[in-house]
Amino acid sequence: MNTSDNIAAPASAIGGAVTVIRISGPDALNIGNRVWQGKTSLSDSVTRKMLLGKVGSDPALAVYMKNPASYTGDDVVELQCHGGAAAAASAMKLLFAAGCRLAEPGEFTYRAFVNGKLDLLQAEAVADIISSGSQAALDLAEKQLAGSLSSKIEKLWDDIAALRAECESRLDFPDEELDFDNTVPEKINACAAAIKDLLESGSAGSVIRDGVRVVLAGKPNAGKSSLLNRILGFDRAIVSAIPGTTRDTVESDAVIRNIPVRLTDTAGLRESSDPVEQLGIERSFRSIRAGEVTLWLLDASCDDPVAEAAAIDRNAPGVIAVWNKCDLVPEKILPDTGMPQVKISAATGENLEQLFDLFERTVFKGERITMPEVALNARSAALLSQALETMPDACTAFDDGDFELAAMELAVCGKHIGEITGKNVEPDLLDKIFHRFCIGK
Ligand SMILES: Nc1nc2c(ncn2[C@@H]2O[C@H](COP(=O)(O)OP(=O)(O)OP(=O)(O)O)[C@@H](O)[C@H]2O)c(=O)[nH]1
Ligand SMILES: [Mg+2]
Repeated sequence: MNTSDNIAAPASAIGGAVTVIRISGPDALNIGNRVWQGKTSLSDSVTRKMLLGKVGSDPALAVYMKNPASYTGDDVVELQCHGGAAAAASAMKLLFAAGCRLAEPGEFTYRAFVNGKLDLLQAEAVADIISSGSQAALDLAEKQLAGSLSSKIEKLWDDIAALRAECESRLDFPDEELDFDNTVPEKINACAAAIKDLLESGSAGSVIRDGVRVVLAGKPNAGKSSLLNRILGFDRAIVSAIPGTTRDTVESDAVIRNIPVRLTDTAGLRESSDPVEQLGIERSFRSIRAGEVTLWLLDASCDDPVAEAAAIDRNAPGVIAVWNKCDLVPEKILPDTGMPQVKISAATGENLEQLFDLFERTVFKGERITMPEVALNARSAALLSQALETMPDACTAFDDGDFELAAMELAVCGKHIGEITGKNVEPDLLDKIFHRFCIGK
């Protein structure tokens, strides 16, 4: 992406009451003044001051932010025009005539990155904030934007650079009686432990950020749709006493214990000669395979609970056996399914919190239920894992007195770590990252 020309795009969603149009580039001030006219023109003396004027014949507010104190680090002018597609289009037309081109998706944030306003982790957090599906996800993304993860990665990078320098100094001055640091292997191990810790808490964080696909499965009439509606708090799916009510999969988003979830209610599993029901059941199996947690509904009031439990597909991902309709048989002793299990009533909501406890434990693999501090995306997690792989070899090489090899391993390690914040990164990858953004960000 070219970073030296002038770009513009609506920064707010079209359709709201006000459209914010952002202009960024070396000539943003002149372009702003060409398109917007007010009593006082935009200039260095009115930075960050909202001025009333007009864009074309329409009233519009304008604000000038002088570089480097702007979102992109370039000169930026933002116009607030009437909402609606027509007003935005006519303002954009004037801007194109005044010398701007339309910004590509994520291009403002890309410029912020190039101008050193944000590192790559913070830029990714900008996209995460927009797509946050829960308050916890938003909190995590905001922490990341504020630099919570960047500072941990920077510290690692500095520590590894220092260790590498320590190895190299032994190469440069092999015969000198220098005060060498003999704790290098311990320090490498400490870095490895820090990486492992980040990977672990970061994967819990990514659950919060990316959400979890939860599938409601089981025999017809077990109460899958009733549970879906109960979790959502409204009647999303049809519930009836006729087995085989749900045909197509029904998807809905919810938040359980601060974890964004995509719930999929499925057609009840049974042998069926009805071709439409068969198609629905095929979809159920596909959904189960694509999910991360399976709430396997079992009818506690049925005549043969052992057979009911035997029908659970134990290979389904993250199975929780959910004995439903316990309101009908409160005293009944139910068989152990061998899976995490809970007794509930979708009809009354009884024991839903216990189900959510189990869900949380399944999602966080039974370990940490406290809110994670950071969330790692796949890119950062892969780079951290690659960095971690170099550390045992670096340690062994150091112990063997092969300081050259140790330094080399640590250099590779540092390269991976540096890539996380974007210290060293391929342009293709940057394109990929920033194209995830919407236009105007
Ligand atoms: N007493 C009681 N009835 C329930 C409970 N959950 C569901 N039901 C009833 O069981 C019947 C079937 O419920 P659904 O939620 O439609 O069951 P389903 O698993 O979605 O069924 P299919 O869509 O046919 O696969 C309905 O009459 C519900 O009212 C419960 O916890 N207690
Ligand atoms: Mg149903």
